Parts: sequence; structure tokens; C-alpha cells
Amino acid sequence: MENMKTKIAALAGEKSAFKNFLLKYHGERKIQGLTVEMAINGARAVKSMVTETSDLDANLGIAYRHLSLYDVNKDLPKAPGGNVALPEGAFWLLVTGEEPSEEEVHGLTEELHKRHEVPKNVLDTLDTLPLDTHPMTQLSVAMLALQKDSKFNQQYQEGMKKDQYWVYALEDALDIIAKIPTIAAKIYRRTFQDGVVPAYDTNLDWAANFAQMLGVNQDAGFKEAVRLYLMLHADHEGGNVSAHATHLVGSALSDPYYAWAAGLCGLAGPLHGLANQECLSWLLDVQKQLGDQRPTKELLTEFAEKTLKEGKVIPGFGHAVLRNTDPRYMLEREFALTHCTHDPLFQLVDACYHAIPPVLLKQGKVKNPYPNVDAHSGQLMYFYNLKEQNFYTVMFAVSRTLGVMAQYIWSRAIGLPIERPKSVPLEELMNLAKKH
Ligand code: AMX
Repeated sequence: MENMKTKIAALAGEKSAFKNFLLKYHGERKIQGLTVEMAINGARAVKSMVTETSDLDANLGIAYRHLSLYDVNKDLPKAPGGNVALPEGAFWLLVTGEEPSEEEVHGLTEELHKRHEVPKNVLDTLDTLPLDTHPMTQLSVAMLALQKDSKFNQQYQEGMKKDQYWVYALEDALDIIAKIPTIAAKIYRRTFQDGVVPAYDTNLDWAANFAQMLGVNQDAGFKEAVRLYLMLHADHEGGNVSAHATHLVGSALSDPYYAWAAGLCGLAGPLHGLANQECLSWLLDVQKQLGDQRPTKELLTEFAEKTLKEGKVIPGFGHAVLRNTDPRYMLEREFALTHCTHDPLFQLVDACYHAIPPVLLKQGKVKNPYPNVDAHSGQLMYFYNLKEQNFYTVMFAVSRTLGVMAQYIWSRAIGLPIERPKSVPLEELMNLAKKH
């Protein structure tokens, strides 16, 4: 871990100086004209935040630092015998901006194993919740129950200096990343299975151990699928609801536990993280309606046209920012083409891939007719026997912990201040519009 700390320490001074230079010499420069539409419609695409860890290009998809997801998956260290980049490596890249060596990723995995123990009071707190409590609610409660051990908060109470903020942010980030798989597995096992969590295995990497603790499939393919899932969902810029909520709450110097608990509540929204569970429900519904018929492009075209005529959206297609097929979808598709072409649900996903974009294009109003990651993730989990859709957003959350924690560290390292945009009543917006 010393190596990661040294890298952040070396970069933090440079980045802070750069931020101060921008503020001093270019602070008044206009980068975008604000419009009434931007103020009303959720500040979409308004360049008004700093996120160091990743950047979303409408055509190329997300880049973790300078690397596309294809390059992340190709270049970063793998598990022995595996073909998928380890998510720990993605975290290293998101934090330091550098591709980690095998040794650095191995060291990080070891560090996470050392920190994995979840305090008994947190597990007991989960056990007080009714079993029909949504898994995302359980996860948010557990995150807050862990907060009493925040090192950032302890140090803050003891008068920590500003240049030490990132050091204790990193401490909390590592603790949260280390513990969240056990908490998620506990939530899965108590909500959907017998309540017993398979033993934590320090011989495995972070994702493979999580896959094993879920206890649904001992297949090596499942461990690879979970590595892929956790690597692909780790970060998606700073403006999405969960990343922004984490950043906003963190900007008040609330510690990483408080900040991520807020982010988790945002991730639980149906327009954000919950969308993947809706996609799988839609696919299963289509499968039921098709009955014994093989899913062909022609049948799916008919089905999609019918869905649109009924005034419904087709889940898993389109995106608020992307204007091309989501690379996360393409990487999941490549994985499925290697591991599960015989799966009837994959065959349905494949038919959708070919049939739906032309139907959406013909309709004429959709800005992006291509599939997003949610159109595939559920099929992979379902194939490996993780069938409870209510749990899928927790999988997403375990992964996204990497990105939001990496950014939390950087927000403190470069001293980003409390967020406080100016809001105005609609009438004032009208007055402003008349003036310009
Ligand atoms: N099926 C049918 N209609 C669609 C559509 C789809 N998949 N995607 C967009 N449209 C419609 C919109 O509803 C809108 O119709 P309207 O003008 O009558 O209101 C019109 O096409 C233009 O929309 P847009 O500008 O292309 O998209 P958007 O930025 O408003 O919305 C999104 C983006 C993702 C909400 C939308 O594409 C959608 O509802 N997709 C299906 C749900 C989904 O896949 N969600 C997961 C997104 C990924 C994620 O963030 N996790």
C-alpha cells in the first residue's frame, strides 16, 4: 500500500497546484453558456464538476483515466488462468492514473484481505431488518452502521490537517472496498438463501472470493463473470446520480461511509442502478411470451414494434449520454460468446442485439438506438444461477464502490470545496431569460 500512497502523495501536490493555477489565471474564463433549459432539466451535460478518475465520451464510452475499457480489459493484470482484468487493478488505475504491475495488484488484493473483517455489530444490525427489506436498503443501512469506525472522521475530530485528508480518505476507502463483498454476500444469503455465508477465502482475488461467498455457483466461469462485472461497472464519470451524490455529501467533509451511503440511496433509483433489474424482468417476460419459439430477429422485431406501439420503452436500449453501443455491453457480449452461447436467454439477448436498433431507428426520435450495459448484465448473472433480480443493484454497488472511493480520495487530495450551486425560482429564471 505504501506504493499507492507514494504515488498519490507525488501527484497530489502537482494536481493541487494545477487546480490553483486554473482558478487564478483562468477562473473567469467561460467554458459554456448556461441556458434556461440546463437549469430546468437537471444540468445535463453541463461541464460543472471535476472528476479525475474517468471520462465518458458519447461515442467511445467510458475511459478509466486514459484507457478505454477494451484496453483496461486487455492490459491490466488477470487472475491465474483468467482472461478478464482484475477489478483491483481497475481501482489502482482509477486512483493513480497508472496501469498497475502484477505485483502491485497482488499487494492490493492482500491489503484488502487484511481489512475484510466486518464488525459483528454491523452483521447483527443487518439481522434486525425484515427479510423483505430491499437489498439496497440493507446495504445502505450496513454502510451507515460501519461509519462509527471511520478513520477519516476520527482524525477530523482530532484536528487533522488538510493535507492529511486524502491519507485517511484512502484508509476508509480501502476498508470499505475490503468489507463490502462480505456485507453484500451476507445480504444475499440472508434474503434469498439459508442465511449461511460460505467462508471468506484469502487465496482468491477480491472478485472471485465475492463470487464464492454468494454461494450460487462454484464454476470458474462465474468467478470470471463476477470479475468482469465488477471491473466494468467501477466508474462512469462524476455526474451520474450515485457518483454525484457521493461527491456532494463528501464535499461537506462527511466521511467516505456517509458519502457512499448517500450514493447508494441514489443508485437504488429505478432511473439509475435499478434499471438492470428491470431489463432482466423484461427479457424473462419476452421469453415467457415466446414460449417454445426460438428467438429470431424477425420475432424480436415484431415484439419490439408491439412494445413501442403500447407506449412503453424497451429496457436496456438508449442512453442519456452514449451515442453508440456501450463498450461494457460489447465486453459482456464477447464474454457470453465464449462462455454461454447455448444459453436460451443469451440467444434472446443476441436476437435483441440484432433486431431492436433498427426498430428504434425507424421510430425516429431515439438519440441512441443501441444497447447499454444493462441489456446484458442480468443474463450473465442469471446464467450462473444468481437469479434474484432484486440483488442486481447490490452487485452494481459493490463494483461502483471502486470508482466513487477513488474520486473521494482525489476530491480531498486537491482540496475541492463544498458544493453550493445557486438555485432560483421559476419566476426568477423568467426574469433572467428576459434580460439576455
Ligand atoms: N425505447 C423506447 N423509447 C425510447 C428508448 C427506448 N429504449 N430510449 C429512448 N426512447 C425515447 C424516449 O422516451 C424519448 O421519448 P419522448 O420524446 O416521447 O419522451 C425519446 O426516445 C428521446 O429520448 P433520448 O433523448 O434518446 O433518451 P433520454 O436521454 O431521454 O433517455 C434513457 C435515456 C436511458 C432513460 C432512455 O433511452 C430509456 O428509457 N431507455 C430504456 C431504459 C434503460 O435502458 N435504462 C438504463 C440506462 C443505462 C443506465 O444508466 N444504467
